[in-house]
Amino acid sequence: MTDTTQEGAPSQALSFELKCTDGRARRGKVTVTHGSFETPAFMPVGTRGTVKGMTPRDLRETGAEICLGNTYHLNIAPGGKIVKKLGGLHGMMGWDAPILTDSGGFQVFSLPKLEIEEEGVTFAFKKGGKAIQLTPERSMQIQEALGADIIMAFDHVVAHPAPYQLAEEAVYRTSRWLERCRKAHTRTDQALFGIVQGSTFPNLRRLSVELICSQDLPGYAIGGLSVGEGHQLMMDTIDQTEPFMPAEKPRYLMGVGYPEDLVEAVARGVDMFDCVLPSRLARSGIIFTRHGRYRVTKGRYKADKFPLDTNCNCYACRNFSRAYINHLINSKEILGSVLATLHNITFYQDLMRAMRQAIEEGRFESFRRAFLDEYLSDDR
Ligand code: PRF
Ligand code: ZN
Repeated sequence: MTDTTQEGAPSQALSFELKCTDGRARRGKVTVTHGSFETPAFMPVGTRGTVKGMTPRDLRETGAEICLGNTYHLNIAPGGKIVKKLGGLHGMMGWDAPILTDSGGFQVFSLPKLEIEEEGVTFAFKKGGKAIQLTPERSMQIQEALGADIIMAFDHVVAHPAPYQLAEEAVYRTSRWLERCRKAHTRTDQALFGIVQGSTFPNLRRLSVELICSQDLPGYAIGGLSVGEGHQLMMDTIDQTEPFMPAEKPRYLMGVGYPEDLVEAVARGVDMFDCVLPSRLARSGIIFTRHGRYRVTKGRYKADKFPLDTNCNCYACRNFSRAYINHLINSKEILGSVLATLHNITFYQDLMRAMRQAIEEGRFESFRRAFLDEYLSDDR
């Protein structure tokens, strides 16, 4: 363990304390307007201002210290104006801890769109008879109305595999759009993060890091991954990106991922993650445990009296059987989704806590090997 206690570049909206490192793995703490969170951190996704099925009280109980909302969806409903009137996302949701909003950049990749131009992106979906357009300026305006502690630059994400020329164009465009985001961003109580793109081309990742990280911001994200390139190529790309990012600022790997992705990315110096997986998969009955994933809706769990995970202390595991949750989800009872989500997010938060502790104690490498060994072994 190497002690590297230091404060990041001064920023009114965010400070990052890098407490220690173990190999490339980092243990830190991020402080923003609505409080702080320990890193490495996992942020559950509340796309429309709610992590589906979770009250904020439930969410806190899983160990989550920060959650995520989405500009594109919240702009459609209820809209930035109404959210602002309700006291911003914090007031509306009744979540008084840190929040991060994504810019809508990922929806450029994932949703039907009419046009991508230098000005911005026009989506196929219409609101009040008008096609929705997002530009860097509009994304900043909406994110300022939503009022999250950390807001994301509006970026151009390309699919995988991407032709080199398109990926290169997206790198330069993402950099120009970041300059426009910085100019449009006025609230000093919100921290704006830049996003590195470049698909899986090592030289484009280097170029993007240079273009993005030379713009002085309180934190930076690695975008454009987990879009179908597979685990190993994602890790190789992180290896070609992370070493060139500033050490004194938080690094956020967007939209990742499976537990094995989190462990391997933490080993490569990533501090923050978000992903819909634990909540989305929970709703179809997929349960995460130390020994891997399983489907609790299968017939073999119909009369199983054990909890979802015998190593877990969440509310669902303390009080209910696999048999009951099998019945609930198979009968489409909403409590089934609620309990499975509570468990899966708790599993992710427990994993993050275990990684933080392993880094502090200088045994991350052995933790990583033991975790992956147990998690990826095929004993279910
Ligand atoms: N950009 C933005 N949001 C994102 C991504 C990105 O590249 C990803 C990539 N997996 C998830 N969410 N703005
Ligand atoms: Zn549990």
